[in-house]
Amino acid sequence: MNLILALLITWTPLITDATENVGLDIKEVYYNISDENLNVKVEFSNFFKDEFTSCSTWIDTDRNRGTGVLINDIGADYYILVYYWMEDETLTTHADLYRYSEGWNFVQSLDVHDTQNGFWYSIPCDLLKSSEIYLVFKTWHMGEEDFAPNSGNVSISLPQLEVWNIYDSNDNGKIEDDELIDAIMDWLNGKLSDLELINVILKWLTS
Ligand SMILES: [Ca+2]
Ligand SMILES: [Ca+2]
Ligand SMILES: [Ca+2]
Repeated sequence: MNLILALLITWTPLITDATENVGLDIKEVYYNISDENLNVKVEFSNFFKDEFTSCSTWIDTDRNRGTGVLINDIGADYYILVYYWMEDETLTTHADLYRYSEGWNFVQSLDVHDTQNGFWYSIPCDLLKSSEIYLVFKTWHMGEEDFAPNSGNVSISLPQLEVWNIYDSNDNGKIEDDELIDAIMDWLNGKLSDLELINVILKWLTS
């Protein structure tokens, strides 16, 4: 099933990284957006799995290097850690999403699949609450690292979100009274148009 799914996905190249003499060497990164998910595939030139290896994706969702954690030239507000863990004598692949807010906080685990040369994972776009994200990838193996890109970042445009998503600060898919008040304050301060405020109010009425 997962193999068929992977074959059906049309991958768009995102990064071609240099061959570097490091523990786990990133070669190519691809992405795809389908069914409201962002799918990301990472290929290595020397792929192997062990419990001392991980690959992280650092994501700047507000495109502001002053928020989150500085890596290359971005301020990462989220990161996704892909790692391998021994369960019942089998090495299994995991992907966990973290969000930065006075430290890194676990959000949820993501679907992740092994491929011949690496892995790919899926993240629901609406979790990121952004129309464009900046990304940096980094591997770690026994103290050796590979960055991709080696400097700077790459960007991906995400499908446009309905405005209310931005005010759903507790991520429960609803707009509560305090979240509506935040939207009204932004509207009073000219940060939100009448139509955008109506979008939030309509969601509040049905929440
Ligand atoms: Ca590399
Ligand atoms: Ca940021
Ligand atoms: Ca590199």
